[in-house]
Amino acid sequence: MNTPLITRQDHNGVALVTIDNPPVNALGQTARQQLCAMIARLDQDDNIRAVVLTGQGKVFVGGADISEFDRPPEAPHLPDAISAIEASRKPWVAAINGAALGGGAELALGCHYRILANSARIALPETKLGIIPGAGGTQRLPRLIGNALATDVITNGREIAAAESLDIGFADRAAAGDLIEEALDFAQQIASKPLPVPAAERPLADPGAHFWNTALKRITKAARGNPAPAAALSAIRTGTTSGFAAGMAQERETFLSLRGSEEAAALRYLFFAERAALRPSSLRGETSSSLRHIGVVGGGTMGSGIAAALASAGLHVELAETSRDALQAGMARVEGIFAAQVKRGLCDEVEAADRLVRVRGRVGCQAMARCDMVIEAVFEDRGIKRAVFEELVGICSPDMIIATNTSYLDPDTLVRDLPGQDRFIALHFFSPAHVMKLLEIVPLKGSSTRTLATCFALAGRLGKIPVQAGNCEGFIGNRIVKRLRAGAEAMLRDGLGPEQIDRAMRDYGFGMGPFETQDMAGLDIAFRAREAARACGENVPEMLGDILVRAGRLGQKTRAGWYDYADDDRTPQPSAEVARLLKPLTGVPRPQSSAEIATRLIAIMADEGQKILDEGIARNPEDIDLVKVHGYGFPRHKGGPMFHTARRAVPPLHVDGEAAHVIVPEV
Ligand code: 3H9
Repeated sequence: MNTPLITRQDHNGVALVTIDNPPVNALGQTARQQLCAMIARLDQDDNIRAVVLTGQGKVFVGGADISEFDRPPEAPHLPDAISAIEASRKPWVAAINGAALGGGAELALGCHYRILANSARIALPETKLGIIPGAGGTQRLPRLIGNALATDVITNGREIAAAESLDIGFADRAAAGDLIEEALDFAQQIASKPLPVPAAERPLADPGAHFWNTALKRITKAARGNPAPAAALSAIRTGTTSGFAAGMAQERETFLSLRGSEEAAALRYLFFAERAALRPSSLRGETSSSLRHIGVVGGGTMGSGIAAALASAGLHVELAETSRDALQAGMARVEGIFAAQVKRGLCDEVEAADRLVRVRGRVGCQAMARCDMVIEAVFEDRGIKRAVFEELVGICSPDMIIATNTSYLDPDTLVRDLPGQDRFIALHFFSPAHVMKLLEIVPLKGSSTRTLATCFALAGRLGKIPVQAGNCEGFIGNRIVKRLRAGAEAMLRDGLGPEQIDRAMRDYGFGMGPFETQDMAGLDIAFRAREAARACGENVPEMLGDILVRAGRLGQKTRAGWYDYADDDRTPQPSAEVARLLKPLTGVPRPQSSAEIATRLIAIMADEGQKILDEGIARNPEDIDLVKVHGYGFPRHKGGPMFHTARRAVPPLHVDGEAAHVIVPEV
């Protein structure tokens, strides 16, 4: 006997049906089976005149069970269950108590009425999983809210909040008090009335060819290689021009075919990897310190971004700078971030003002004594950072966590011999820190598990994806970047041009290629790091980028890097000067396709990833992929270099240098 996942309570002729399948009431096979049986029973029950359908806990229904998508679909299928509800002679009222996502929203669309709690939110996020809604979403939603809005909601996976869903005609009413009580009352009222026209039978106007063509262009550009949004649009269009049945048939066929695609497998993989990252098994049962008040030392680009991220998550922040002027500049940066958030509709002015009030600026570090944790984000210079740590240990209580935000310095040496080794840790935020989701968490030699667990909890609170990395040069992300750049330079030595390599990576799905990225960030940063290492006697090989820096080509900031730039235009233009500078060092190119170039560079990234795994710097391949996707623009629908390479069974590179010529299967 299966555990009951669909329960029923009768209230004066109204059945309250509750989906109770923790953690998110997903509609897996057992739940669907029980739901179908329940629909049939209620249809036959003469004592029941109406049905209220809700979800147990905070979620209405989180959608189909995504973990089933790696197996062939098993009956009963969700579209059939929803059609059975829609065809019922008794009114079904969806009482939406929380998130109604994917199949959850489609289930609600099949009901005759929808009542929402304040906390309800509706979305069809399937395209983010590389699929399209597969249980009528592309057909019923447009018939309720119109094609323009439905296209936006479905192809972007955009969420609709409770208030909006009432305004646009998705919901019939909002509960003012107790959702279930009000839904049961409502069901009593409408039980004897004629059923409304179901969503499937409502008329739908065709907005015309111009609408469809413009939408397709916009959607394809934004999707950067994920086929799902355009496929969803096509199903919406068919349903509009050829009718509900034809639309449903196309939707189901497309859903099933995309469900088995490489893109969908990659996006599912990331979905589960992201959730696993927040709750690493090594920290299960470990308690973390409670955090309310966090100090940030340094109000530069990084420090102000971190302060803004903390304040946006409801934390109180002390922002410390060395002088009044520097503090003023830092606070102005924080204020600028909140103003930009208002402009982009991410928060309203009242919320932005609240966030700003939570950030207090101080000259000097004394206020850090009141904090629960301090994050040092001063200039990336060993001496300056060490001096800050020495000051902080004199001010902070011994149990207060002190983190360094560094990208390239060895954090263990920064805190060497300081008292209270268990509370030190490195947090590598990515710029802009209030936007970028990735946080590399680097435990140091003495870090306690409580310190580590607290940083993971902080990341969750900030809405970031935390990845634990061992301490090595560049941690996970920048170490792979270094290898990638060396690999790309090796291709230049083989005679390819920067524009050919960048185009190949853009064709693969990156927003920018490796040379365009360097131009944007500035070639001088890595150059200075190499020069510093050389000054310490390290044998750091000369990079082609060094030649450009010595010729004054630092990137976009000097309007010359790997490319030339016009005065007010960041469009990279191929540079005759770069070709001249590199000519003595480069060979005659052998013809290579974009796919061949990208495949080689991804294989190099995966090879470095494998070394990182073998050395125990990363805990699993998923973490490496999360770093590349969330910190370095690796296209989500490709899953990351480790996923991509494993799926294609690419043989290991076995390279000593960066210039290895390996033949690997094409992308
Ligand atoms: C779909 O519906 C297709 C249909 O159109 C057609 C069908 C024919 N399945 O996120 P959390 C797990 S496609 C399986 O931390 P929260 C998750 O892995 C689906 N498992 O919770 C985690 O497991 P663990 C469209 C799922 O409270 C646990 O639940 N729907 C699913 O922060 C808790 O998850 C979506 O894309 C699932 N559908 O957020 C919605 N969802 O504990 C995806 C979650 O082992 N889900 N899990 O790590 C979400 O957005 C969030 O989970 C939700 C709750 C907002 C619901």
